Amino acid sequence: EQGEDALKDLIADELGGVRARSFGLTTDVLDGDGLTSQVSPLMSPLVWDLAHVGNYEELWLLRAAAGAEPMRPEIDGLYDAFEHPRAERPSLPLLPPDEARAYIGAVRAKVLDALPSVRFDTANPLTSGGFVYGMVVQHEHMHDETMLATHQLRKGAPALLDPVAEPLQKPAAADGRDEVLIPAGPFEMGTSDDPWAYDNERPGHMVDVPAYYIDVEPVTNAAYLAFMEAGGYDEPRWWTPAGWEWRSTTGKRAPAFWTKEGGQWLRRRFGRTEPVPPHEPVQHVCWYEADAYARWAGKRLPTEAEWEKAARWDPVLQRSRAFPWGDVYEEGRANLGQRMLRPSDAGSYPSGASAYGVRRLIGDVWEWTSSDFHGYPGFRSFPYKEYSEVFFGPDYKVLRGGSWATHPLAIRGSFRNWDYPIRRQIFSGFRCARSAVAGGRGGGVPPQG
Ligand code: AVJ
Ligand code: FE
Repeated sequence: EQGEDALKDLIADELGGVRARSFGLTTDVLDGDGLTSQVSPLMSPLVWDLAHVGNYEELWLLRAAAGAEPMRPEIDGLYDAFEHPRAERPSLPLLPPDEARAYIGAVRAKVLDALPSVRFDTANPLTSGGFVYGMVVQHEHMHDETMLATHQLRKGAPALLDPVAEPLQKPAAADGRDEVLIPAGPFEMGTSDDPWAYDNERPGHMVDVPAYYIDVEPVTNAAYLAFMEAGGYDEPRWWTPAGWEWRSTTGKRAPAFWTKEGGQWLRRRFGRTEPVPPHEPVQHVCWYEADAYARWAGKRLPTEAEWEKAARWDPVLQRSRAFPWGDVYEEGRANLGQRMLRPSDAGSYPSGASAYGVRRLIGDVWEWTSSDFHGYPGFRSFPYKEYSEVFFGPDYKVLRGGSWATHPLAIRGSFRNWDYPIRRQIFSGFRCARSAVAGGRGGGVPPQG
C-alpha cells in the first residue's frame, strides 16, 4: 500500500512534468499558424500532437484503466495515428489550440481524480507496477521529442530559447582508446522485470555474441566531414544498392540542415545558423549515410545485440543493468531531457561510461544499428499491437540510446526505437563496430554498388 501510494505520487509528478514540457513546445512559444500549420509532410501540425497525447491519455488512463465513458467520441478518429498519416493531418478538422488545451486539461483533471482508486495489483497487467501510466508518460515525452524535430524543421525566427547550458560534465582527457574489445560470450538482452518497459523490450533472453570492437564515442562531425571530403558521397562502393539509390535520387551530399558558405560548413539549429561544431556527434544522418561511412572507415554498424551488450552487460556481476553505469538513472551521467538543444562534445559525461568503458551510449544522439526491427523470441504484443508489432519486418532499422531530446523516463539500455532507413529529421547519429575475427571487418552488408 505504502509503495503504491509513493508510486502514485511519482506518477502524478511525472504527468505534471511532461505536460509542462509539452506546453513549452507549443502554446507557450507559438500561436495561430505556428501551431496549426504543417512545416513538412513528415510532421504533424503541433496542435495535432498536443491533442493526440491527451486523447491517448483518455483512451488508456480513463477508458481502459478507470472504466470511464468516452468524453468526445467524435474526435477519436482525428487523433488516431493509423487512420490519418502525418501528411493528411493539416487538412483534418482538428481542435483549434484553445480547444485542444481545454480538452487535454479536462482529461488530465479526471485522470488525477481517478488515480487514487485505480488498483495496481499484479492480477491486472495493465496497471501492475503502474505500467499503463508509465506508457502514457513515455508516450507524451516521445511526442515532445517529435515536436522538437518539427521545431528544427520550422523556417523563420527561433521559437525556442537556447538554454546554452554547459554539459553537466566537461570533456575528460582522451584516454587514447578509439574502440574497445568486447570479448565473446553471452549476455542478457531485453528485460523481463522492468515494470515500465515496452512489449518490444521483452522478454529478457540470453544472446551469445562473438567478440567485436565498438567505438568508445559516437562518430563526430569532424570525422564525418573527413568522409565527405574523401568523396564518400561519390563512391558507390561504400553504399548498399538501396543507399546509392537514395543518394542518387535525393542528391544529398551532407547531413540534413548543413549548408556550405564561403568554403565553410554551417548548420541550422532551431532557427539559428552556426559553424558545424567539430567535436559534436554528427546528427541528422540517415541509416544509408551511417552505413556508408562505416564501410569507408573499414568498419560497420553494430548490431542491436552488440550495442546493448556494450551498454548493459556487467562482465564481473554477469548480469545486464538498466543503464551503462548501473541500475538507476542518475542526473549528470548523460545528455538527456533537452537541457541543451544539441548533443555534447566528444569526451563529455565520462561517468556515463559502461562497464566496458564505452561512452555516451545513452543521450546525445540516437544511434543507428544494422538490425531490422523484430520481436524477441517469446514476444507477446502488449497492450496493443500497433505500438510495436505492426512495424516488425525489414522496412525499419532499430536505433538505440536516445538523444539529447529524449527524456530520462523514456530511455534505458533496453529501449528500442525504429525508423525508415531514409529518415534524417530525427536526432540520429551512430557509432561503428567491427568483428574481432582475424582479418575481417565481417558482418556488414556486403557492398554491391
Ligand atoms: C517509438 C518513436 C517510433 O513516434 O512513431 C508515438 C512512438 N508510438 N505514438 C513514434 C509512438 C505512438 C513511436 N516511436
Ligand atoms: Fe502517439
